[in-house]
Formats: sequence, C-alpha cells, structure tokens
Amino acid sequence: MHDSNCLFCKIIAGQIPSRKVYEDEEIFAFHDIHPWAPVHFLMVPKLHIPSMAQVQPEHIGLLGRMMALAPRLALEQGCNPYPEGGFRMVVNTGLEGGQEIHHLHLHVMGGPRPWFKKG
Ligand code: D5M
Repeated sequence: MHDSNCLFCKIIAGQIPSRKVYEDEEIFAFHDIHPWAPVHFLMVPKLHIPSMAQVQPEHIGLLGRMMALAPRLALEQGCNPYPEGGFRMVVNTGLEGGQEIHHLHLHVMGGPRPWFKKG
C-alpha cells in the first residue's frame, strides 16, 4: 500500500530527495532532516502503515526485521559499539506521542554524548 499524500511514501518512491542509508524490498532508511543526535536516521517500512497503532499481526515479521537491522545500520552510520557506545530507538505514535509524520518510522540515534535528555 502506498499513500500518494504521504511524505515518506514520496521519499521511498524517490519523488522527494533524501540521504539514503539503506534499502531493500520492504525497508527504507534515510537521514533525519532535523537530527537530534550526531547520528540520526529513520527506518521505515515501504508499506504505508500510519503508526504503531495500526500494526497488525501480519506486520510483526517486518517490524522485527527492521529492529534487527538497526544495530548494523547504526554501526555503519558511525555509532560506537555496544556497550560503551550504542544507540537509541524511538517510535513516536500519535499526537500525544509526538508523531508528526503519519508513516510508521523508527528513529535511530547515537554518537558521543551528551545529546539527549533522559526519559
Ligand atoms: O518524526 C518525524 C521526523 O521526520 C522528524 O524528526 C523530522 C523528519 N523529517 C521530516 N521531513 C523530512 C524529510 N523530508 N527528510 C528527512 N527527514 C524528515 P516524528 O516521529 O513524526 O515526530
């Protein structure tokens, strides 16, 4: 499924430019345009799922593959190795969850601290 009004669907389709980090048949990753950390990229399913609130049982494998891929991409993008290094993964969901773009995305952030507030 593709939503022609969705910014991230347009990025996935190459209609809006992005700094690509990774792509396969079902996952796309690109640098966040407003980074909160020295390393900050977004991982999105190519399938248009608006948020975690719409996740269905058939999406579980896809979400698992995204999470399992994140450590490799984080290292490739310059995060330091676990445990001294590491990274943070965040999925904002809905207005009160701070979600601005309604295409499910995983923020992956890392790099030398301090760069985030606890919590
Ligand atoms: O996060 C949405 C994130 O999407 C936010 O950190 C900025 C980022 N963003 C917005 N537009 C772009 C483009 N065009 N390229 C790259 N990154 C972008 P949320 O969790 O929805 O608040």
